[in-house]
Amino acid sequence: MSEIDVPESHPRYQSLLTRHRIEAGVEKGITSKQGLIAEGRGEAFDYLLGERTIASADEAARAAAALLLLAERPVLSVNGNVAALVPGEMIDLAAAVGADVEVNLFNRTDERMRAIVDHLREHGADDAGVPIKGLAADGRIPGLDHERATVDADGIGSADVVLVPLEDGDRAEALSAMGKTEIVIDLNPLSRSAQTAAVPIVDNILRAIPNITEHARELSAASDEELERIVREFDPERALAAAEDVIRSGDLD
Ligand code: PTJ
Repeated sequence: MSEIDVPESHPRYQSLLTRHRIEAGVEKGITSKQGLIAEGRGEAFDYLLGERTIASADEAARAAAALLLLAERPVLSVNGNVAALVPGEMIDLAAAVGADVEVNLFNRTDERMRAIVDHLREHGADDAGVPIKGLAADGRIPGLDHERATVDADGIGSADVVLVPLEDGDRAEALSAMGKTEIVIDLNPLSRSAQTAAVPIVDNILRAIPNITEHARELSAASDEELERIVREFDPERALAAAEDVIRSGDLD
C-alpha cells in the first residue's frame, strides 16, 4: 500500500493516485476547482495513449532535457495541478538543469500563490538551492488580459527556455510570440499549447518530469554540439502526429 489505499498492482493505480493528489491539492488550497476538470480531460487522453510513455514522448523528453541544459535562463512554470502532482519532481528537475521555478497561475490569487510557494519549500526547494519566483508579479505577457498576463520579470519574463506543463493555449501562444522557446507537457496532442511548443511532450506529467530529469542527468556531460544535434533532430510535428496515430490505432509506437 502507498499514499492511497490501493495496491500498486491495481490496473488503475496511476490514475487513482493522480485523482487523489489533485483532490488533496484542492483541499490544501493549492489546486483550483478547474484543476479537477483539467485532470479529467488529461485522464481521458492518458487512457487512449495506454497510460504509458510512448516512444515519441520519450524522444521529446530527451530533446527537452537537451534544450534545458543549453539554455541561458531556463524557467520551469508551476501551476496548481503541477504543484499537487509533482512538487518534489519539479525541484529535482530544476536542480538537475540549473533552472529557476516560477509559480504562475491561470486563476491567480495571493493565497494560492503563497500556498504553492510553501508547498514547494516543503518539498525541498531551499535544500536543493532552487529559487522560487512568481510572487513579484512585476512582468507582463503582451497580448493577454488581466491576471493571465502576469509573470515575474526576473523569472519567465527574462527566460529564454520555459517549461510550461498543462498550459492554456492563449498563454502558450503569447509566450511563444515573446520569443520564448517553449517545452509543453500536455496529454492532448490536439491542444493549442502542444501545437505551439518547440518541444511538445504528449505524456502524463507524473511520468514526463522524472523522465526529463533522467535524460538530463544522462546528458550532463554531453557537449553543446551533441545537445544541439538532439534538439535539431527533434521534429515537433512528427511527435504530435505519432501521438495522434497511437490514439487512433490503439497500437503503441
Ligand atoms: O492552477 P491554475 O490556476 O494555473 O490553473 C491550471 C489549469 C490546469 C486548471 C488551467 O491551466 C486550465 O484550465 O488548463 P486547461 O485549459 O484545462 O488545460 C489543461 C491541459 O492539460 C489539457 O489539455 C489536459 O489534457 C492536460 N492535462 C491534464 N492533466 C494532465 C495533463 N497533461 C499531462 N499530464 C496530466 N496529468
